[in-house]
Amino acid sequence: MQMTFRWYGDDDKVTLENIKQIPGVTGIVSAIYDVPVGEVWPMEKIIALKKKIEDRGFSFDTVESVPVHEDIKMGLPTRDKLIANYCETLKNLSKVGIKVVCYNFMPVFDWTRSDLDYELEDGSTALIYRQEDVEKMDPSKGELSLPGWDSSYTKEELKGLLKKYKEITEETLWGNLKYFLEKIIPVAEDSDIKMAIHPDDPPWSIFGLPRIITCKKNLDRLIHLVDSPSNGITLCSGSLGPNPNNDIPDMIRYFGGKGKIHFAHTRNVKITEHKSFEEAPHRSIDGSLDMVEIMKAYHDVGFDGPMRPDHGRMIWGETGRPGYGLYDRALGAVYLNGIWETLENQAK
Ligand code: DNO
Repeated sequence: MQMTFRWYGDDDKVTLENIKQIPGVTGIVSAIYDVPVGEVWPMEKIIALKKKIEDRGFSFDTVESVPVHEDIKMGLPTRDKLIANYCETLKNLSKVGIKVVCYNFMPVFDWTRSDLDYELEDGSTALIYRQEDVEKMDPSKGELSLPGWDSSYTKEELKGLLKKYKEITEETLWGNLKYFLEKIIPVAEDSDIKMAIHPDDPPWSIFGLPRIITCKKNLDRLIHLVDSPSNGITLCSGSLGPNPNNDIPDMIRYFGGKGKIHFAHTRNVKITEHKSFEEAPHRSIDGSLDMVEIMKAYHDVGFDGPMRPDHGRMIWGETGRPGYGLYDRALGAVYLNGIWETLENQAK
């Protein structure tokens, strides 16, 4: 396992120098953020990003993420050109030695929460999700915006997009994902890149939109859509975890045992009621997931890919990008590394 940390580039308040001081973090996970979704990432930008990261003494093997254009997810005629662009980006990334590319296939909205700074008992603030609050939200009004979402749509565009999705069932989405993978996976394979789909967060339908990357059965369907070592997953414990039917250690053993986990996002969640949760500190005792069992499962399957701590709370007065401050994620990295060290020692 290689412990990595997500960095949002020069606009990130958390600097590479900050990250360098977290014990045991050796790799950076990043992306090009100023190229519109659907366009090819230019070589110069990729080379510059890699240089910046490597000059600070980190490795840069994993991109999170190359976003998938909505026209591809909706299966519109424009998709072929957009998929061709996606393939060009993959080829460009492979030229600088990128090995893993994370992406998602969530319609319109990436990860979703009802509150970004909910105050916990200890005075820290966390991202939380309450189904009843989300049900009251109407994204088509355009008043809603979360940090993971593509904010480039106008209110009207967003409305149009949500309308078009009304005709898209889960099965149509599966068909569109298969079409996409059939085109990109051979290119990824030739480029020595492993594609790692990120699960839907939360792992159920929101705002009436179809969501399919939600559970073991569906992840199993995904890996069989195109049979290739390059077709795999990002196992995000915090995204799959809010559904108590998702047995995360079992999923790690199952998919990790098949060499299908190319990237690990490891964080805890505290389920507060049905379909509602808080983003807890990383420790097992603070949430609903058994983090030691999770790390043990990775260790048992010999996981040697990149892992990163995931969303952290805001602590010690820190302000910044929700979920992506420095301090709590750093605590997460050190905690996970501590468990890993114990497992390594026990195995000696
Ligand atoms: C949330 C992240 C996701 C992830 C994308 C991948 O914090 O894990 O936004 O980067 O879903 O495409």
